[in-house]
Amino acid sequence: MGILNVTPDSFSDGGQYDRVEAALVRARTMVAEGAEILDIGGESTRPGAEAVPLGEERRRVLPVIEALRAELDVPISVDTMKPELMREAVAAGAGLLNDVNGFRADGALAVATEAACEHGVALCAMHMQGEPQSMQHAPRYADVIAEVRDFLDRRVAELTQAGVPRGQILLDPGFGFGKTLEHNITLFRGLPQLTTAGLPLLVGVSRKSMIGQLLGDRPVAERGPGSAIAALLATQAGARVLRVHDVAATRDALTLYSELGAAVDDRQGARGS
Ligand code: HH2
Repeated sequence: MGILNVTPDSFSDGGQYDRVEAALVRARTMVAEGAEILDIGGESTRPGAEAVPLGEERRRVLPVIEALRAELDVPISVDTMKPELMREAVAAGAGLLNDVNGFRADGALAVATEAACEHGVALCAMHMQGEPQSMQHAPRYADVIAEVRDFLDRRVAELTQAGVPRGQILLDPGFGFGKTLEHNITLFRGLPQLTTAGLPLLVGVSRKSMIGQLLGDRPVAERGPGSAIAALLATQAGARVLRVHDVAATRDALTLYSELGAAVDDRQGARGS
């Protein structure tokens, strides 16, 4: 899943693709590099980001979805917490609703259910503790893996009770959303324990501060290689969809693993026997 933020203030690509033509150029590049889904976002959710009014988010996102739909064949995801925009994005051609708030806003569950049942749209429900403005102030968990898993289980229960087919739901532990570095590391290592619901896991760690912190305070622009390796590790832990900025590097990491990783696996197998 290639990230296309049509915002002035996203933490990594803000201001680069906030005109339709620039967004299209970036989208074409990501598809050529191997992106199989494009995720369009019009509101930054980085820690401390200002909420964006509906009208502004709509103005940023809808023309880009329409332009992409007209030109490219890949499924389009819309990264929004707002039910009104979810509905409009589906009408404009979005095939996946990606809600970092897990469809908890007033009206979001109903809109998502209708989109899933009437239009076959897929839904990604993510875990977030708190809200973007304040989520990094003092995140706290007694057991981060159990709490995230329980939260995701509850979202699945609500969605399926509302009528959403299980096969249209993806789950995301929400790296960096109300989590310290230690929480993120524990959660990453615990990814296999989050696949127990049998639903596909989406993982987004691309260029995030956890990558920078683990590599000695690496600035955002230098987090690409580390992000590609983290994405590869996420697939080994069970992730099925990788939300990334650096599509080509991620694709290379996955290709090399599938071509050369067998040697590593064989050696481990030989050791084990
Ligand atoms: N992370 C971000 C935004 N949307 N959606 C899902 N499902 N999972 C994530 O981990 C996730 C997400 C934040 O990253 P980014 O879009 O690069 O930055 P910003 O929020 O500043 O636009």
